[in-house]
Amino acid sequence: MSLPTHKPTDLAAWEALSEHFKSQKSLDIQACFDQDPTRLDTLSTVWEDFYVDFSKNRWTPETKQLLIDLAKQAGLGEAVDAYFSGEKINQTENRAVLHTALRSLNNDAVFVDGENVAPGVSETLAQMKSFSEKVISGSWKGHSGKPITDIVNIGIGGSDLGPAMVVEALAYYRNHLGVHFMSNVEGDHVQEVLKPLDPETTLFVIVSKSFTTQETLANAQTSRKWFLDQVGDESAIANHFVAVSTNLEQIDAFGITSENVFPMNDWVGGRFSLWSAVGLSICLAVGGDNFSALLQGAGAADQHFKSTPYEDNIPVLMALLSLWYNNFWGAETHAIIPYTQYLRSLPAYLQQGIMESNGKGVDRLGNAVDYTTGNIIWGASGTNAQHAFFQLMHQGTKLIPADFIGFKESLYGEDSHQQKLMANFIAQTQALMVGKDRQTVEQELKAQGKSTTEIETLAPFKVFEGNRPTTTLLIDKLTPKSVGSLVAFYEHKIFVEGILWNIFSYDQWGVELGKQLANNILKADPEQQKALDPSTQALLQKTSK
Ligand code: G6Q
Repeated sequence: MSLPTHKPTDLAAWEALSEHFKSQKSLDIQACFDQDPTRLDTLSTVWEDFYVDFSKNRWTPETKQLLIDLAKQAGLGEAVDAYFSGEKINQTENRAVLHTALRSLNNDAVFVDGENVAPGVSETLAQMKSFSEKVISGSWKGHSGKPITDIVNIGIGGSDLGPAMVVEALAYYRNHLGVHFMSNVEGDHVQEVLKPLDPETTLFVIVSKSFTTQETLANAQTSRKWFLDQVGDESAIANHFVAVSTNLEQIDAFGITSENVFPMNDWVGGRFSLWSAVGLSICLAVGGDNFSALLQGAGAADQHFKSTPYEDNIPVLMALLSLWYNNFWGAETHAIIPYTQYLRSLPAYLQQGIMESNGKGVDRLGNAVDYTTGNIIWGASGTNAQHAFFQLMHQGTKLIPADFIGFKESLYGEDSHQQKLMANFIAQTQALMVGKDRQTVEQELKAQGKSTTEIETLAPFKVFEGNRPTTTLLIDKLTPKSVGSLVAFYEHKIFVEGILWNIFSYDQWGVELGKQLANNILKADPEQQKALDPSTQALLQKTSK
């Protein structure tokens, strides 16, 4: 069975939404609360330690129902079954999409090409935990007998962003190991990562699903040379280099022995792979139990997504709202604002997850779409962001739906700071919705003793039109489990969006052309260069040595 291939705009519910939208263009979120005393209840949901408030959005219970109809008509139910059961829904790469099998709460059997993948998942997880345990306890020694103090994750894209984001997110739960991330092919970055490290106590984790990625191979070779230049003994590589990959041959050629290889599978996409052996640096940073808790949080979110009616289904509602803003309100971007420094890299992580997955202009039948897809994702942590780009969110001309993510409890019990943080967290979504009208501005200026002329001059600049939409995700506490659930919710949001837009979310052909041309540029001889466009030729001349 393949995924449904409806054209969303042909569905009856799309037609109904288009009609409905005509009456919603002047919707005032604040007024909706007065008109419908049940609004908060209908448009918010509680699941485990998550409270998700969708009520400060430009929609009504009727909109929600129409969007749910759209999901049903689009065949979301059968698509979810295909997703979880290991069907090859990544059709353009002929692969299953089974990151959910990596965190299955009961280690349920899932079959790919007739083979149950669950035993292999448990085996790799056990290997990761046992290895991490040895490194953390110091029983794994460097070549000179010293315990490991620092880990370097060498990888890029999906082999970097997820582990880096989660290691930062779980800083509170970390052990003594220093964990560093080397991703960019820029040599200066490589040298900056290596600079403080001691080769005798450093462990390199080379993460590359394909083991053919230019950046990762170059960085791994430079790190290997740096290591050997100081240590001088090739046999020492066994104590200091491990690899995560599907490509065992290439790893062998690099000199890493088979017992130091952590396998991954082609049914896990790079940007969804932090739950696999790609998460080894997370497991090293926080230990096996915390890594398991991360998986359990994601597994619980998977269950919620699979079994909760759409009315209360957090990722489904997130995706439906996203479509509503994209395709009806014309919003082009979506801001992610976590009110914690721990999650400061979540926007960058979700940029890849969402934009690489759903930045597609061709539908599942191979036709160019005539409706918008994808979202430009951006954001930063609050309250910092308030002092940076919130001006545009409050008074700019763009419609920017935003997710506000906050935690009720501070990890260090800093109550006075926490109260201030939460006050800002709550006040911002309130301010974005209620705004400030001209009359209030004038009264305030008058109370400040301003003259009538001054009030006339200043007032327009101090008005906030409000009605700016936000979704609040309030979570009890930042734990490995809650971070796992949060990330899994966004993963499923991506899936639902892709189904509704009738696009393939799990390939990324759009990143290939640049790679191909970079290789051509590296190889190009002067004669071939003459065939290039003048701008590219000039840049080549200016950068060649
Ligand atoms: C993610 C992409 C991409 C990938 C990197 C690294 O979904 O596929 O970001 O993760 O290109 O690839 P390797 O792990 O194969 O080096």
